[in-house]
Amino acid sequence: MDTLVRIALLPGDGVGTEVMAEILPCLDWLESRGHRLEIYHLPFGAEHFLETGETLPEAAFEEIRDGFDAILFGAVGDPRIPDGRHAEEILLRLRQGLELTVNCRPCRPLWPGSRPVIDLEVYRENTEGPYCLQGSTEPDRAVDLAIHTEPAVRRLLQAAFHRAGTRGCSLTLAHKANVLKHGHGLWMRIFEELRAANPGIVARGMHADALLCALVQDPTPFGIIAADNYLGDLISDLCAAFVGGLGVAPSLSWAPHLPYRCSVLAEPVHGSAPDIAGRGQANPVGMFLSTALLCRHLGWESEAAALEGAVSLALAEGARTRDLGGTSSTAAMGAAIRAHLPR
Ligand code: GGG
Repeated sequence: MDTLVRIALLPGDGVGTEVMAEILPCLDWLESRGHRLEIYHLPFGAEHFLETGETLPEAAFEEIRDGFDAILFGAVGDPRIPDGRHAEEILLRLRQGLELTVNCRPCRPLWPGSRPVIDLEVYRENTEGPYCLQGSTEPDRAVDLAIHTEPAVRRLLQAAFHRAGTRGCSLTLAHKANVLKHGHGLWMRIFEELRAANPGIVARGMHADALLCALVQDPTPFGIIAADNYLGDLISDLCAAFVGGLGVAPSLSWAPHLPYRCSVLAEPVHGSAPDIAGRGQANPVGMFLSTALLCRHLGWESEAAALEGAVSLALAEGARTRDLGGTSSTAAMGAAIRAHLPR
């Protein structure tokens, strides 16, 4: 019998709640396959903030940190909270507070015949850089600090080298060390050290602007792309466009050094998409594929492969939400995918 896995569900805002609804039956399916889950629904998001003034209370954060194993997250962002305060205090707090340094965003074709045939994964540092939320706005200037620390950069790059070694693919570090001499200088120093320690891995640094140009021209040679928080955010969204867009892009964030019980968070790359929220138009594929990544992380390989296979089969049959040029609703797309899960 499996060990019990306690999962906190945070659907968040907008389409986050709609795509989360589609994955709930899959949690029952996982249990039907012998995995022991305890699922808790947590209300934190824009609605809860507007009603109560609470974003993610410290006690709730500590309970997640010490009492859960994993988080399934939807999306945050709401036009009624234009400064995005609740999003920072929920999602960035979880990523930073749980030290979820490594964010992996895989990009692969999802249905037969789709082009280009890429097999790349963006390894994005997930807690630092300009997303450390330190800065100031003054009358005539604005400052966003970008902090890069040796432990986080080393953890991200070690995970990226390890993954490139396991997959037998190349590793490219995106940087702007020619301009960002301090922060990206640190990245280059640790990268060169790990490159020397891993002579079997083809690894090179590329200026991020040249890398973006090369990706648009031909993404197929790239295996693993490692980047800081900011560049990784941009590069992974570009790469998602090669395989169907943000609606199908999954991500998994984890803390390889296991500082706390809760050390992994799965979430689709997309945000809350207020423009289509509440209309049943969101694509749940990113959520399904993120759940597959979580299953693989937990050692449930056959369920991970079954979820990914079910997505491919549904797409191959022609199920498509509007972002993919089809007419399926979120619920119909979810049902089409679940219909291909083995009993
Ligand atoms: N699942 C990723 C996520 O929620 N990211 C936050 C974000 O991008 N928020 C801005 C938005 O929803 O437009």
